Amino acid sequence: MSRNQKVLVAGAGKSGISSARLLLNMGGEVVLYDGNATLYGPALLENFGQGAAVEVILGELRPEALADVSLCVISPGISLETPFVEMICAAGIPIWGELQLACYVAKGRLAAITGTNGKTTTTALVGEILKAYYRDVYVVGNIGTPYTDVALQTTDESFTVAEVSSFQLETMVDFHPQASAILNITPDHLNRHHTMERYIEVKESITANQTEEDVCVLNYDDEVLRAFGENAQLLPKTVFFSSRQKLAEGYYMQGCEIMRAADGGARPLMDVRDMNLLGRHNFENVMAAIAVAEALGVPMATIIRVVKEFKAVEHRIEFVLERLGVRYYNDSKGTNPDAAIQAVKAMPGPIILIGGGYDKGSDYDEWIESFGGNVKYLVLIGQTRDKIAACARAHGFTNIMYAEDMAEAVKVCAYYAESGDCVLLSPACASWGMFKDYEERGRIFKECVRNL
Ligand code: UMA
Repeated sequence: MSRNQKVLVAGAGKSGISSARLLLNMGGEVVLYDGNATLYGPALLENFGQGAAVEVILGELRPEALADVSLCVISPGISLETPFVEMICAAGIPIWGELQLACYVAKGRLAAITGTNGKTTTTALVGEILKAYYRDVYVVGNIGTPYTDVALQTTDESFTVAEVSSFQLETMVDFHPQASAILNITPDHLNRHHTMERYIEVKESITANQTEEDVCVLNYDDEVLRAFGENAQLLPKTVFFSSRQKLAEGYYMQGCEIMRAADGGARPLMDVRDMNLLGRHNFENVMAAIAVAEALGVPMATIIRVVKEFKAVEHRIEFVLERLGVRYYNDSKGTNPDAAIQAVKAMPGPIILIGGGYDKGSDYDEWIESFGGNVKYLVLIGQTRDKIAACARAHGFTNIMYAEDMAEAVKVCAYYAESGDCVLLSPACASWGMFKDYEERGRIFKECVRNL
């Protein structure tokens, strides 16, 4: 990339603003485009220094705007099927994702974690482990801090842990993590990727540029990932983990112990009752995090010490408070049925469940089936209320109530909950439509709970 290069940055959210800043720091010029015509251009410009080489275009992008543009950096939330993207491709302009732009300038070693669920917890945990051993560690990506925010600060000695979504993987070119992990693949974002085959292909592409020197950590219990790891054509060294079966090599659970199997033997690493995270899915996240951290050279004693101290990340089966014997949990990050099933399974008592939100085209059958007599009432909010209610009734679950907003949903839950119950926000849907993002939804839930 040369100085004065003109780059179209598509999307003026977190990713776009951060990409534009990095491009300006690299001496480039930016055309910042957002399809939302109601955004306020001068406010967007305040993100950059006075007189910064940024032109803002809102609403429609016309072909004239592409004159002299040599690269487009696209935000993850923008589908590659959006009409203006076709225009960019037709003009022969290459398209990079924000992570790809960061990789272009970033230095040091990189761990990348993807999967339908658990990637935020695993990324945060790997970040904490690395920070306990190395001096210069960055935790970036889908977790909330764009990689482009820190890319210029990285050095040959630094370590970066990136949470990578399927949206971000679609626009990678030479993304090359030394350690990658795919935690699980269950249906999600099918409105964007259309088929499960395509979604799997995108997730697996995290290994596309890895070599024999690198490591890929995979879930042995996920049939697709097991087959992927056993395929002789996969270049990086595969490290499997399993919460359901004994492995000859890798990490597995024996009762409550996490075991490390290697060279024909196996040794216990830790008892899962000594850590703060709840549920089998979290034991899997922990095994994946241990494997990634070990691949990056952290001694096992340091790894285990940090795992034992680590607390749940915000919005992921996060304990809020206990009131009148009722425990309240915020799982706003439960944005798809599989994540929501894990939260239901992790609850220590009968559940009053808040669900519903933006429709990503998911099926709710397995989620409803997972209630298994443990969910007493289902309080529904958002666009998917009717779809979920119909699905629940079809499965014989009829204790359903509607609420107009989060405050009402929390009040209804508090009214019906008895001592010993858990009130759980785990919506199985995205937050869009009612909230800016899942973080806002979780924060509002916690506020409503504290105000009871
Ligand atoms: N926009 C358009 N045209 C479109 C769609 C969106 O112009 O067709 C514009 C919107 O008007 C908005 C901007 O794009 O102004 C938003 O861009 P974005 O949706 O990419 O959001 P960012 O604020 O840049 O946040 C992104 C990730 N968002 C998505 O992938 C949807 C954040 O992940 C991530 O934390 C952040 O970059 C920093 O890397 C959030 C997420 O929901 C948490 N991720 C999904 C998930 O976890 O399921 C994948």
